[in-house]
Amino acid sequence: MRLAKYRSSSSGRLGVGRVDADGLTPLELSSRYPTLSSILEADAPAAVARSLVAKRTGIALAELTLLAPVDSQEIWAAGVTYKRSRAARMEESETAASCYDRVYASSRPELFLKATPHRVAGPGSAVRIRADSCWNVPEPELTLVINSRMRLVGCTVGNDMSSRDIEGDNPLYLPQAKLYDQSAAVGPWITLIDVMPPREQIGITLLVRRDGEPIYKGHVGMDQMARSYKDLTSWLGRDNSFPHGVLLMTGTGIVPPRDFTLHPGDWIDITIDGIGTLSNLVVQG
Ligand code: DO4
Ligand code: MG
Repeated sequence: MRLAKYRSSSSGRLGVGRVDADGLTPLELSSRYPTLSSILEADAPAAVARSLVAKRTGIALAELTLLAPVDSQEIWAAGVTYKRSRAARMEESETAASCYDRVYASSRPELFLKATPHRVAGPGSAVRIRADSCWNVPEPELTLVINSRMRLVGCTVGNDMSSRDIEGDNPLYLPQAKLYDQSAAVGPWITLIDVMPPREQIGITLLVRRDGEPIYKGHVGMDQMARSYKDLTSWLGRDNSFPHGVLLMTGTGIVPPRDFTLHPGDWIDITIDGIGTLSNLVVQG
């Protein structure tokens, strides 16, 4: 089952719905289940969502605006979980090369706070390049949706926008390279974990379009990721609580060549098997 947050184009009303081939079927939220994240807290989110399905036909996705499928959750991210990412960071920063090499192989992963809800873009809206940065890339990442009991309940598509010049200048600048207004995008919905394909069968594709033309395309299989979902989730939950649940981006295995940078006006499409495509416009300043 796929669960989305949306705004109705006719009434402006916000809601939660189930997405399938017929479009989006609104859920009748209740005092017990008033939000998407409250459904994700249930022991059986799919059964709860089924019990809330309104007796209405699906609304075509073109007739509504999908929103980022987050309520109050923080967004965290893992880094250097693929060899391609390790190589890119080592090239980018000679002084920090050994840090990236060691973190790829060590038992403790790199984990960082990526965004709070107001910094997250939803499907079709804009992600940002910092005004003080000149080398920027999207990072297409499978994103785990975890409830407050650290149970993995679903997956969504994530974009960990990154300023490579700032990150490469000094590793202590990483929070500024990674976390700023509109620095992350997630969506278009959450696929509940019981219907996600096995990790080894999931492919991630990144397409960047400029003036309507494809200018970069990359693909990676999640079988290339060095860590398991369980490993990342259990490290994130060590002495760290998430009363509203948390989203965890699992790292990028696609890094465009060094001469590539995003421009304002570009469109980024990230497609992940079992979920769908997240598209965002790039803005700067
Ligand atoms: O340490 C740099 C961040 C790495 C990252 O975001 C990734 O590998 O996806
Ligand atoms: Mg990343």
